[in-house]
Amino acid sequence: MGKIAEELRKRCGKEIGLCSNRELYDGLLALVQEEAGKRESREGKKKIYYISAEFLIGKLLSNNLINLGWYDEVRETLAASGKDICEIEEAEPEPSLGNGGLGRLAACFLDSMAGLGINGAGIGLNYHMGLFKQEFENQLQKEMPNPWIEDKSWLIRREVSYPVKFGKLTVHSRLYDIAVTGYRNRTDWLHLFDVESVDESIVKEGISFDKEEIGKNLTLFLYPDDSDEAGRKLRIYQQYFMVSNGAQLILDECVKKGCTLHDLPDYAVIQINDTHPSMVIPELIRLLVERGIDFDEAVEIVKKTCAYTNHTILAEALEKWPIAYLKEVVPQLVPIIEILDDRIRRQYEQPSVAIIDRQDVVHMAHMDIHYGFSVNGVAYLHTEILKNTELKEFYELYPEKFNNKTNGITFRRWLLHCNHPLADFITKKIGAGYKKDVAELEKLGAFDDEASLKELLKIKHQNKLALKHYLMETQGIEVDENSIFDIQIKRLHEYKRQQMNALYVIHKYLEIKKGKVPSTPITVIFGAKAAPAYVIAKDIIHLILCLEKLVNSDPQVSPYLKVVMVENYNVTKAEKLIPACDISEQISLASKEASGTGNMKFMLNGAVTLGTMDGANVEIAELVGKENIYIFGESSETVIEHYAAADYVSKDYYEKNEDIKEAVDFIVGEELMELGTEENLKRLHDELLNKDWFMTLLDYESYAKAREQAYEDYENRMEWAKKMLVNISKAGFFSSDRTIEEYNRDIWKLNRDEKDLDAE
Ligand code: 26Q
Repeated sequence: MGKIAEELRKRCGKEIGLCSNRELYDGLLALVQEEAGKRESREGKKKIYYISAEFLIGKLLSNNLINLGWYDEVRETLAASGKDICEIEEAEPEPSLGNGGLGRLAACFLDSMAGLGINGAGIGLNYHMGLFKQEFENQLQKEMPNPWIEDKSWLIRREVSYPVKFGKLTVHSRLYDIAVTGYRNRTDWLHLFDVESVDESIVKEGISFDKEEIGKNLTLFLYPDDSDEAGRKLRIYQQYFMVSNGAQLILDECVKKGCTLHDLPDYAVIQINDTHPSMVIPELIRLLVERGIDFDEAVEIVKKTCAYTNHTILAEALEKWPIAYLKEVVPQLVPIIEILDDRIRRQYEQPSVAIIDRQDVVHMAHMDIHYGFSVNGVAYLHTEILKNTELKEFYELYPEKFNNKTNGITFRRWLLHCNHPLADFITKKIGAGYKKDVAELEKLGAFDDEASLKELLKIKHQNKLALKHYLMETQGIEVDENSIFDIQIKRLHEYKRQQMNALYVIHKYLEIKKGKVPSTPITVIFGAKAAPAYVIAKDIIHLILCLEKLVNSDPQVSPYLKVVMVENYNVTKAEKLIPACDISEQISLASKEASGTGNMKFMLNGAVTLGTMDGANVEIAELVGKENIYIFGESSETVIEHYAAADYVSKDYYEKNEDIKEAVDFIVGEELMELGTEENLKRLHDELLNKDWFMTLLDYESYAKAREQAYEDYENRMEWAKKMLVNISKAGFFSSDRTIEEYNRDIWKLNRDEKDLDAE
């Protein structure tokens, strides 16, 4: 018996074959934690602190086993005793400590930092309830609490606590750590702050809770908003709690290493993940002054320590807080923010670059740009739009601060873990070197012989079969593994245009009804959560669920078309959906999706993108070439012009195109009205016809055409497999290892600990 097996048996106190999956999970968790602790990073002088309100880490067991190099041994050991590692994984609750892309990016970045031997840590909050659990009832989304912390969890309680002052109230924090195992390398830490007074019993119906006592609710919930929902005071409480703890921890760590505070930038660099942690700037200044540094010098120190990443150009998502709120929640920061603003006003005459505007509202991003040393966007196009449009005035003031860091994903989770058959295929063809050096993936492109392509198709088929079984088990929906799997999974937002996909589904349904059936059946899969207060987003979910009911129960249509709305879409479900996908829907209105990272995960797993020239799709298109991607829709320039001229009228498109008219009106036709709720369907119909802020109808025609083309091309399976192969082989660029190396090269400038435990 191997060493790990022996240890596991000892932990569980009995033979593996006699243990329940739960006992095995608990045993493995303890073993992994012990090993991860032994591999703690050796501290270098300078350290990168990635502060983020969200770390969407997902389940950790398999991920850690892979990174420790234990996965195969554990799987075989378990199998030898009749146990299936996949079933043991089921015992693990998913920590959904993020809303979507931004939170998942933070998790990928930590994985890459640890894997690359970069001395870093994550700083965030230990929400007791992750993003709400989504349930469907009467074709509507219902939100339920989503607790994830159990007696035995990945959290390690530390003897670290800091006082955090909210006006007259002082709360004392508690630090919990989660080990971030580096792939064949050292362990870094994710520091999550909490308060011990949090009271889970104040949760009432659904996700509503008593708002009275801050001590009871401070870290109770992850704020369930994606981009455009108004934040409230609790969010400021949370943000300040996060940054004050983070700043105190950073200063303590640096001082311990010999930092005099005057030389803080030699010891620490703080990456601010969107504006949610922006209060770290005035808080650090405050703490430095408290520790004896002169105010002017404190400002200069902070300017050399903080760097800001922007993740959105949706104006409504840029955080702005009324100064009155800040006066109430964090009065100690207000005089500092006022001085920072005053200095900017003296220096620059344009009122538009001020931090506090004429309505007494604080623009967090402006503070980051003036008082940080780096500003980066998350994809080439996004950064260009920031420089030339959205943050143009700031770019003119500080061209040297602006830089691009195209997002990436960790291949450990998004290939090695979620798609074993494909990972094995790649290893068989080009060796295992690509696991450490993703540039090697390119070599796969040479394997376009018939036998290799057939193998690739077989793997996809196998993954589709696995998803079929999963959907049957979890939702009781039967799909055809021989159909085209066309998938759109991401947060529900009008700019992402799930409604455009739904209009096409209606069009297909009507075509089939009229007797025009597709050569290969089609399965359209959606997965999306809507912010609880985002009315139209919820109406779109309602439409999709009504369509699911209508289409799947129509015997004339369902052999050719199926609709599946996956309930409670999360990281775990993404891991099952992505490997099975043929067509990846990335159909945001050009200029609106900063980057997207799902697009990269699909590409890596051999799906072909159907998308607009938006976010990182632009870079995907560049890499794979136009033969291997389906691009449609107006360009970002045209879209930006439409907004500037305010000349888009959705009704014009509705009236000009019969297909559009038919599909849009179907939303309020008798078939759907019978299945759904009039209020929701009418509101959505009205929205599309009279507003359509994200220009669905503008792009519909070219979308439908591109989608038809993709379906037609799918008929030639060998040609399709070639497209899959090109997509996989060109995906190396989107490894978060590449992204993190760029952050380090251009922004953080840390020396890497080149240790490779493989070599030991
Ligand atoms: C803001 C104010 C009040 C309350 C909540 C918020 C809030 C919460 C979450 C604002 C934004 C978010 C999340 C944004 C996000 O996930 N952005 C995505 O970031 C990805 C990683 O860079 C990109 O790939 C996506 O394009 C971008 O949408």
